[in-house]
Amino acid sequence: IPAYDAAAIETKWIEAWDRDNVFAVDTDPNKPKKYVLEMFPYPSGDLHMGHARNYTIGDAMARQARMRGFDVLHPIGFDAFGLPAENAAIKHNTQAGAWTYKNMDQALATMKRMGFSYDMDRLVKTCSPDYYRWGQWIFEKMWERGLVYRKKSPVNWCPTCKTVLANEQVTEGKCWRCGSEPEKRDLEQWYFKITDYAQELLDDLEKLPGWPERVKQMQANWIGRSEGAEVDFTLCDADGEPICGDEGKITVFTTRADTLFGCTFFLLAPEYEGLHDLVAGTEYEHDVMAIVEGAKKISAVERAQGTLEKHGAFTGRYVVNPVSGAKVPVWVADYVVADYGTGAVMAVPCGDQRDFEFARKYDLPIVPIILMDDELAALEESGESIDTYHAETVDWDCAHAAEGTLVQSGKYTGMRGGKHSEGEAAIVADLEAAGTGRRKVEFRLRDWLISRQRYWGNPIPAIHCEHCGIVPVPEDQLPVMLPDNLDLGAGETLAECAEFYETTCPVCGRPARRETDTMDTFTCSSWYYLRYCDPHNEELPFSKDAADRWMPVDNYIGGIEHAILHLLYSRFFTKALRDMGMLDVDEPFTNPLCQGMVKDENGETMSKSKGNVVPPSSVIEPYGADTMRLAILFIAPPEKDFDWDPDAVAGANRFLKRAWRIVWTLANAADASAKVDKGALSPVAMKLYRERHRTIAKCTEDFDRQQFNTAISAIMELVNAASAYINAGEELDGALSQLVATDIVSVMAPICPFWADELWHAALGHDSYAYTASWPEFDLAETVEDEVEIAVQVLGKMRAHAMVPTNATTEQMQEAAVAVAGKWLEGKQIVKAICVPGKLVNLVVK
Ligand code: ANZ
Ligand code: ZN
Repeated sequence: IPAYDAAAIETKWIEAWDRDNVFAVDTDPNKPKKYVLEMFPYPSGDLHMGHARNYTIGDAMARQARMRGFDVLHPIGFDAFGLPAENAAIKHNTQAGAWTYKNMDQALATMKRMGFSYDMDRLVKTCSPDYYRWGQWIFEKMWERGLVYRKKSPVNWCPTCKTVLANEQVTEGKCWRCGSEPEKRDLEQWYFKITDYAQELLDDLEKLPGWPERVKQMQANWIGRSEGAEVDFTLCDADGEPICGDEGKITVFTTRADTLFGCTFFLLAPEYEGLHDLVAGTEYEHDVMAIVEGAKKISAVERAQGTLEKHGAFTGRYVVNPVSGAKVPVWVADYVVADYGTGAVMAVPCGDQRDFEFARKYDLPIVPIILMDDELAALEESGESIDTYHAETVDWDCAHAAEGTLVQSGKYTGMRGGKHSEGEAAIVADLEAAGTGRRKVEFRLRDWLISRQRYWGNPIPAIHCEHCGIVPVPEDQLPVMLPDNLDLGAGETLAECAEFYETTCPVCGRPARRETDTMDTFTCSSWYYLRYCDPHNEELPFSKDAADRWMPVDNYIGGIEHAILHLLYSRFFTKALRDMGMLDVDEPFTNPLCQGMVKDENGETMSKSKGNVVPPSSVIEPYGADTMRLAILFIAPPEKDFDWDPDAVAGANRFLKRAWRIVWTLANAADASAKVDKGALSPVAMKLYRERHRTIAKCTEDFDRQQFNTAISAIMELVNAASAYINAGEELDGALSQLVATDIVSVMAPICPFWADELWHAALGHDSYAYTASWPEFDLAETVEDEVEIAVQVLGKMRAHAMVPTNATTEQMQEAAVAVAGKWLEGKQIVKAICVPGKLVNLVVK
């Protein structure tokens, strides 16, 4: 038996796989398809443990699917545009492209070293013109369909990174990358109209039974559908005189119209259009504008959370409540955001915690208009009627947000109040009748701001012409190529690169200026899985045939950090492309799997700054890639975090060596031409035979459930059973040895492919690859033991034991019982036998 030399074996098979191009998709339309995908990496350097885990999980799935007879698509690529490349280029005084390509090469080498079964002919790099060209093409098709627009809007501008930050890139008021404080700036920005799909993006979550519940919940929360109503208030001065006729109407969005009688003040967002006009030249202007300035420093996301200290100022104006007729003061408040609802809020401090805190801080009235059930019971007990209930303020320390009974609410008093309540329905019906309100559904989801003022991204294919406006770059001129000679180190940007922006208008031919914004890199990752279906298409981003053949992605493996935006944007792209007739599916991913994190031995996240990173090479070099793969899959189920464990790695390596010897021993005794003859098997051999059926069944089921750790445990049991068989010292049965050696190699093949191919070839003598062999068959009936031991009772007393065939009839059981119960039956007559199949026989005698 040759020694297990991982380094030599792995080098050998990497070359062979390459030479025979084994992982090329073979596209057999008669086979069912399986699309296994791992989220493609950002090439920031070499792969880390998280990547290794991600791809090992996907690779085991892809390889096993192939063995089970699927036509498998298992591609890889790089999400290659993005800010880190620019930052690195500045730091190391190189080009962003050079840095990116170097990292991609390094990552590819590691992937190859790990034995991942990618069809490299389908490699996609988003920074390559033959990919981003089609990103531009899709952008233009979206534009044609009204899914692209420009809007001047306040953006978070990071003065250090010199770029606009998306709301989610501002954390705790700081730039997520550099930590400096962003400012607000007004810029014309490009947007994707993802909100057109808000309802469908929400509804279709129900079509995704294979998605983890928590991911669906995160998506639903992000989309944030709210049913409520718009209510019109009338703007007036301190005397109640309307301010500017009909235009003096201010509308709010509320989910709690039932609380209209509790509205004691009224709020506008600092960015509310027309706010300045309301206060210009008045004594209130100064304080109001101070709030407006202060709000620019905080991200809208955090303001809307309502957890920060609230700031506000009185505007000197009032509004009239359309239902109660009450006149209440208008304030500006920084916890009101401009881009939700109407940017104006009817404040109900008794029912809304944020309003409650604001009222306490600025000493505004809090009038109770809703009683919780216990308060109502107490009121009734005291003999007071809710019709005469009167209170001008409360002594609570927080708002009462729950459902209850309306009080001090005119004709609505006594009705149930709360979200979607009887009171809410009644008030909205009356508002609709009076024309002062209407039903409204709001979404939290905002349109997708895709403009980035960065160099290393996909150029937005538009041209600004003084005469013709903003026009798309004609399709036959795509792609707009990114220049490669920008001096980033000297701070040069696309907007300063005349060579890039100087162009002519495609409509009138006059000199014009090219758009210098690039697209958010999330646009690149929103459709790469479609390009993989048809990576060399030069006419289209992908053909409909190819997309219909492969989509949806059956298994999508990646980190939970992408559970919201990346999945949502990809779902949006899929739906938009579907509506353009480019493919048939509604949803891109049927079974996303969010893998857990790989932490260090002490349970800490690995990071360069902590110096606790375990690089994949530290395992591959001493032990080989197979040990690494086995350890990764064995330590924990894919969705769980795990702490890196060097002992588990050593243990995985020991197992590989042991199983290696056992397979060789069996293979040396094997007779490939014989069939297993059960009648000829000894009891130890029979035990192994049953064990192999059990293991294959368990393993198959565990692969389906993606629980590789328990599949590996089952394989270990089979190896133990084989070892027991060998150690029993009998002459090994040739057919059984062949069967079990093949089994062990086959079920290990998706996990430890080098090890498996070496044994497949050298020990078992095949010319083919284990990867293209078929997954072993099993028959659960074969796992059943032939005989069972049953208890024999006479008149309910335990007397003896007997062996019977597992599926013995009651007659057979009785016969066996009588045969062993001899002396307790002497001189007696059997009246009847009570049989419990597989367990016992009770002989009733007299
Ligand atoms: C009166 C009220 C009374 C409200 C009450 C709540 C409770 P969801 O459910 O998330 O959709 N709101 C509306 N527009 C806002 C904005 N631009 N900025 C901050 N807050 C805003 O939230 C809807 C509620 O959020 C609305 O219902 C409104 O306050 C507030 F007991 O109106 B409510
Ligand atoms: Zn023009």
